[in-house]
Amino acid sequence: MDLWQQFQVRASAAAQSTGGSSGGADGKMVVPKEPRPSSAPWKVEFSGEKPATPLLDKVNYPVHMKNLSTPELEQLAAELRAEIVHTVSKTGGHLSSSLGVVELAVALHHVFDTPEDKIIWDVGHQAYPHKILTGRRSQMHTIRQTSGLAGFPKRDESAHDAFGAGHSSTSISAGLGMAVARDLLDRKNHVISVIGDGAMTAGQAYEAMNNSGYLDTNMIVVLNDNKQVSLPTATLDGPSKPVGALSRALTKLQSSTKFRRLREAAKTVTKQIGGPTHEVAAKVDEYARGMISASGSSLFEELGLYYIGPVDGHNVEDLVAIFEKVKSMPAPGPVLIHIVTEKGKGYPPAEAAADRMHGVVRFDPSTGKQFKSKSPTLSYTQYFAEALIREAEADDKVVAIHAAMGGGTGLNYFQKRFPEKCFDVGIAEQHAVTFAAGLATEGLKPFCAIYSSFLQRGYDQVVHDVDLQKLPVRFALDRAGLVGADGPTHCGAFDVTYMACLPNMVVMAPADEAELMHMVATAAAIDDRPSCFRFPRGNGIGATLPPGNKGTALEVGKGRVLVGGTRVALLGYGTMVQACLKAAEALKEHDVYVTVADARFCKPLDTELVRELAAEHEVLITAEEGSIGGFGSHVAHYLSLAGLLDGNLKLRSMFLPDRYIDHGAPQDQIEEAGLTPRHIAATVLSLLGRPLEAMQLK
Ligand SMILES: Cc1ncc(C[n+]2csc(CCOP(=O)(O)OP(=O)(O)O)c2C)c(N)n1
Repeated sequence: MDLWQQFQVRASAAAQSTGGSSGGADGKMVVPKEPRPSSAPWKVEFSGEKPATPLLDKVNYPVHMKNLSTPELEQLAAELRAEIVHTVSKTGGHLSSSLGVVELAVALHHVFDTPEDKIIWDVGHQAYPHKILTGRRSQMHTIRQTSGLAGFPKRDESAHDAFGAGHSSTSISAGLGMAVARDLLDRKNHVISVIGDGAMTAGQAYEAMNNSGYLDTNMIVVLNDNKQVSLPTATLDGPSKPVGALSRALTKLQSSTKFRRLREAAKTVTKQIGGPTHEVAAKVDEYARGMISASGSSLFEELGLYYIGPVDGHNVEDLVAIFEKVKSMPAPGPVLIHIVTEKGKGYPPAEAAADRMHGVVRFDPSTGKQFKSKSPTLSYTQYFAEALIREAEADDKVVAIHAAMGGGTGLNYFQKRFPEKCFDVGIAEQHAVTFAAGLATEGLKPFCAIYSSFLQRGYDQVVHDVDLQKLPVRFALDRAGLVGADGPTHCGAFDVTYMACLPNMVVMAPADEAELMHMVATAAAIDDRPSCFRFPRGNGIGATLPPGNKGTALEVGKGRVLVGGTRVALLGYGTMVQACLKAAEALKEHDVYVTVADARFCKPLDTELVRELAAEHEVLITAEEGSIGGFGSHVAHYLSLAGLLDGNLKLRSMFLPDRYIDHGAPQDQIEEAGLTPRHIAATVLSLLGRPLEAMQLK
């Protein structure tokens, strides 16, 4: 009995319905013997017990899977899939993208030899199978947690992680760099970039392919096409149609009858030739570019890549055959292997879910039901979306743009209400910004909703296309500050710094969700220059919302005093105002009564307020959840230029430390950053000459 036949796994009714499995009384199932299907029919369901993984238990590193037969590799893939569902059900994390590339990861690690060969996973949210196969299985239960494994590939974490990621569409550029370095250094390794059809919508991917075609460097690009360009939460009604001409071209390619006919013809020809050598060649020929008429393939060919595909990305045998063939070619130049996969493959709840269970919290593996915590308030994202809908109801010039992040930015709500006025541009932040600039030139009121960290990618467009031309584009910067489990790639640390140095930009941050609604209204009203507002990941504090959830425009450049006190003033920016208020409460127990002010604007800065706070207090502390060079710097510059630091004022700025903070629990991160209310109160006490009390604060 070979391993394939021995393999037992708790299989679901879905697996039974495929007709290949026989059920056992104990709920275990013996997987079919003959005929073995061409792609594994695994639909694994869990009772929550650890799945049986006899083969995976023997594979700690890729070297242990080199001699496995095709059925064994298929079994390994099935066990890997079961293992991922089991682990992620306990940790939460990115689920369905990893399930979609299980066979791919197995085939790649069977054929190629990391870490000498380089596999670069684009975005990196699909790298769980890769992590498990490269020595990290025993730590998977710590993924995305404080001091645990990162959710994305990370060079520090493993030699098998050739390139760090988190933001999309970098893999071909990085891979090309590695391939060119290999040639210059006279090395012999292979380089494989794995990129999704979503990540392939970004300009950088084309810049890289164009360059790779020109340099004619040997490298492999695996295009993982699962027809999910935007996150599946793009609309409230489930996945949106893939945006862009590229996905149309890929679909056309897959359904081309001419292509299919040619493929059939090729099979006949190669069968006639016969012989074992021709079997492998046939696999490749079957998919080779010569058989594909003008459609998606020609795009890649025009850029100078040798196109192979579309290949069933869940068929280990085909994947292995193709990788081996390409590996053995002495000088193939850049090769693009187009594979077709299904996001969430093999886990029925993910396959059935509207969002494909892209990113999940802990869940019940038998049903896929997530244990979402209940909160009395909504997320800041939802308050933003709600306020924007109200603005658009009042002003038909309001339009909204996002870059493949309908769910993440809350614009799926806006899209439902105003389908004609919501634009998902794909993962194309640069284009999103200049597109918004174009809309603004014609008198529309564009709101560009992009995460703080993702807007980094569109920065020249913010400067050159928006700010320099003083165009009234409104930037809604979600995920500002620390973001918890996603870690430093997604941390919105830099936006205040990079936005507030621009001459024309109005830069604001709300202290709570009601303020956020007012800032949406303020941005809508500012029509002669660009503006932005930042808000954090997480839920509102329960502030009283404006009537009808419609904000009122604030006076630009004016802050407010929330609590009056003596000797010490805390000037908070954004949601750090809440930490300042909590610190003020705690300080009362020490008979210290501080002033708390909410700056609201970093630019234009409320210099009158800053001057007053400086004049009337011995100590002035600014607090923000942003990097060095942000709000605190603007206050310090103003005070020094105005000569207000020439006297006795003690000024201190509290901001994120000048280093990247690893993924982890939000509370751990803010502790590490030194930005809790306790840290603020301790800073106050030590500046007042009471260091012992400062140290004893709890
Ligand atoms: C620059 C950038 N913008 C947005 C995102 C958010 N994001 C993460 S995964 C994803 C979709 C990626 O699609 P694809 O590459 O096809 O992979 P799939 O999720 O379908 O497996 C998006 C938009 C990101 N990681 N980086």
